[in-house]
Amino acid sequence: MSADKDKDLIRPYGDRKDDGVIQLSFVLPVPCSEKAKEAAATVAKKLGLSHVLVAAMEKAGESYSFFVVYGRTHMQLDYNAIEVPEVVHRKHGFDELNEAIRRDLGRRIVVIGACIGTDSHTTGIDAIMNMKGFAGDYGLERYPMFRAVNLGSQVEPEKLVARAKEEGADAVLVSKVVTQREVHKEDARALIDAARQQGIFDKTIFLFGGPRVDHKTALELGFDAGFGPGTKPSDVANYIYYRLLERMGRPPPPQKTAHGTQDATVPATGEKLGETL
Ligand code: B12
Repeated sequence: MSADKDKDLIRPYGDRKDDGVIQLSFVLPVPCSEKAKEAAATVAKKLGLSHVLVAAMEKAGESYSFFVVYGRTHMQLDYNAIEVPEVVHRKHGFDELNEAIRRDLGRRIVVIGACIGTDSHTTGIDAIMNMKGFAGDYGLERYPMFRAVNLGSQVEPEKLVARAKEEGADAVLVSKVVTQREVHKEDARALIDAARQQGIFDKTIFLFGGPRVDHKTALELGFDAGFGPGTKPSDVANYIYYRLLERMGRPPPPQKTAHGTQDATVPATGEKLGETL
C-alpha cells in the first residue's frame, strides 16, 4: 500500500479548489507610489508566490504604506501529519456545572487571575472572570460555586503567586496580551518559577490566556492549559472542574445528552464541537 494513501494533501485556495491562491497583507516603510507597489509585488515573489497581484495600496501614516496582495503558491501539505495538542474537556451548562461542583467537590472553587508584568490589557481576563462575562456567557464571578479574585493589570508574577497562596487558590489565571520581543513568554516563565519557589506549583492549576496564546505554547511554558481568542468563561469553568477531578484521581462522571450518555468536547479556542448541556 502506498504511503500516499495515508496522506490528506491540501493547499490553500481562492476561487477554485487547489488553485493555490492566497492573500497577504503587510506594511512597508515607504510612502505610496508605483515604486512602492512594485516593492510589495517583489515581497510576494520573494516569498515564492506566482501570478502576483497588488490588489490594494493605502497610506498607513506618514511614509508608510499598507498592501493587500494576491498570489499563488504551489505548496501543499499533509493535513494528517499535523499534530496539535488541544484542551479537550466535557462541557456542562451553567446550572449543571454548579450542581456538579457542589456534588463532586463539596466546596467553592477558588480562582485568582491577573494581567502580569507591564501589561494593562485587562479586557481578556475581565471577560473570563467578571460577572458580565463574554459573548453572552457568564463570567466566573457569576458562578455560585466559584470564588473569583481578579487582581487586574500590571501584577508582578511573584505577587500573583503570593496572593494565590494566601487565598488557597485552586487555579491561577494569567493573561498576557503584549507579546513584543516574546515578553509574554518571559513573564509566564517568571510566574511558573515563582510558583515552584513558593511551593504551589504542584497543587495548583495554571492557565495561560491571551490573543497570541495557544495550548501548545502554554504547555511548553509549564502551564496546564492555554486559551486563545474566542474563549468563553464556561470553557474555563468546565476545564477547571474536570482538571480538579482528574487531580483528585476521580474519573469524570458520565454526561447525559439527548442521545444518551456521551462526552462533549471543547477545544481551547472556545469553539464548541459538542452540545452544551
Ligand atoms: C483595548 C486595547 C488597549 C487598551 C487596553 C484597555 C484595557 N483595559 O484592556 C489600552 C488603550 C490601554 C491599550 C494600551 C496599549 N496597547 Co493595546 N490594544 C487594545 C486592542 C485594541 C484590543 C484588545 C482587547 O481588548 N481585546 C478584546 C479581548 C476580549 O480579547 P483578548 O484579550 O484576546 O481575550 C480573549 C482571549 O484571548 C482569552 N483570554 C485572554 N486572557 C486570558 C486569560 C486566561 C487565563 C484565559 C483562560 C483566557 C484569556 O479570553 C478572552 C475572551 O475570549 C488591541 C488590538 C486588537 N484589536 O486586539 C491592542 C493591542 C493589544 N495593543 C497593543 C499595544 C502595542 C499597546 C500599547 C503598548 C500601545 C502603546 N504604545 O502605548 C499599550 C500597552 C499598555 C500596557 N501597559 O499594556 C498591541 C499589542 C502588540 C503585541 N502583540 O505586542 C495591539 C495588538 C494593537 C496593535 N495591533 O498593535 N491597548
